[in-house]
Amino acid sequence: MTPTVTAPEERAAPWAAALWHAVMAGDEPTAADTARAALQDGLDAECVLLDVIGAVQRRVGEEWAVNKLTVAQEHAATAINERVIAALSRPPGETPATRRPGGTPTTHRPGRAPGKHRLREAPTKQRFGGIPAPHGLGGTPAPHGLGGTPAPHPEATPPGARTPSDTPARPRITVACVDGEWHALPARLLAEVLTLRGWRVDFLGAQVPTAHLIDHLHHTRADAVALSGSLATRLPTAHAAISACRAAGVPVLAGGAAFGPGGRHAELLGADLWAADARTAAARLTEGLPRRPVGTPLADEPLKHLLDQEYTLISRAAPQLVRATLNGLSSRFPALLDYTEAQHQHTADDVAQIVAFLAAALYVDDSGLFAAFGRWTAAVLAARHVPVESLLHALDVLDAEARDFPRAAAMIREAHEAVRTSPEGAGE
Ligand code: B12
Repeated sequence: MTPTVTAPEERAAPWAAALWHAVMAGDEPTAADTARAALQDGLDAECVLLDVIGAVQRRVGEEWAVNKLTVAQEHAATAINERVIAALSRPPGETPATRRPGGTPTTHRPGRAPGKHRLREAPTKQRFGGIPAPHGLGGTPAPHGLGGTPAPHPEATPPGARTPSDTPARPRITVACVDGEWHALPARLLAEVLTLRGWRVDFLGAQVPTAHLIDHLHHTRADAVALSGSLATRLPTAHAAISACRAAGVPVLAGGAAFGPGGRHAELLGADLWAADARTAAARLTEGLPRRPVGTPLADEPLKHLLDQEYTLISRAAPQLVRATLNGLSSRFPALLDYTEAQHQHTADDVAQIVAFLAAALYVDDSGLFAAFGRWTAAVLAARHVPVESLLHALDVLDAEARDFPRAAAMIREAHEAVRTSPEGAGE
């Protein structure tokens, strides 16, 4: 009989459901215990990170979008999951409650399983692929035992264990979010996975100013940088960061939802590599990275469309465009006049987002980006009982305002059509 092979996502699903309940109940200890129990049950550490915690985060986004979760619940869920990841990285049984200043952990929480495994102590049956080649110059043997189990994190090193100073050099990577990008958790998951795969990781978190990122790369002599972006509005900033990293001679791996389906914007903006998720990212890094001498000029400028100045002018005029759209909207959509102060603020925020996404679409010359944003906004508005008609009016006003910008006007019309024919816009 052939043994049944179960996909990691399938094995993870019940754990993700359990974590979801704990997170929704705001029960952080149970959330952490659930993740530890999943490890004890034999789920590998990457699976817990990506298919349990990551899956819960994605569900948070889906339920927020359909208005089943408030912003506060979404924040609370993310905060719990961040702490669950941190708890998994600590030595077994050590919790903030048991950690004494300057001392070793004492007892476990009564009635709670101490948890055999933590992320940085993957179960021995877990086998990761080869260690990444630092510069893509062929395979370096795995520096640590346990079939790819990483070296303990410096803070988590138990007495007597090998310390970073007596371990062979590991390739070093900086994981950072593009400036202005608040979505740090996807990058954190990537950082944890790369640590598990044997990389020495510097995780810089959310919105890292490019100048400081470059400074850090020089300081740490990083072998590579992983740049994360979740919102397409950060693409122009991502481009500046990618260019600066490459100019500093550090190869760039780009990822996150901002880079579009199939990572189509990553290549355009000069990233050396792109990956859809953390597992693929680790695998791509293992295949190797290009190495160029510092100051190697970038390839042909692929952003010739920027010569029409539409991106520059629209993004510079964004505040005026937002005001003009709001004014025009109040005459086309009289319901706006009865809005409360808070509703007005939401509308102003939404219009500002529309203009920001239009600018991003112009930057990468992708009308599909703006159309997809239009459909997403229609769904979010409809779930909150805001008539999608208001979005169509806003796009009409914006279209009139953008009459001197043919590329922008064409994108606005395409988005209008995408919204009008979307399930939420049908019949408008
Ligand atoms: C939590 C959250 C937040 C938190 C972030 C806190 C934090 N510490 O991360 C806060 C509250 C700050 C936030 C703010 C906003 N958010 Co938000 N947020 C989310 C949410 C629910 C979860 C994010 C997450 O953790 N995802 C889990 C991981 C697993 O996601 P992932 O992308 O699949 O990650 C994998 C890959 O992308 C890849 N990857 C990621 N980075 C990298 C990097 C490299 C180099 C590589 C190779 C791979 C890689 O590997 C990861 C692991 O496999 C998402 C929903 C979602 N689906 O992600 C919305 C979501 C991303 N947010 C959204 C929005 C709109 C916003 C706001 C604009 C809301 C607002 N009006 O203010 C702001 C923008 C803030 C900003 N300027 O960045 C939208 C974006 C929609 C769109 N059209 O683009 C989403 C999709 C919600 C939704 N359902 O609509 N948000």
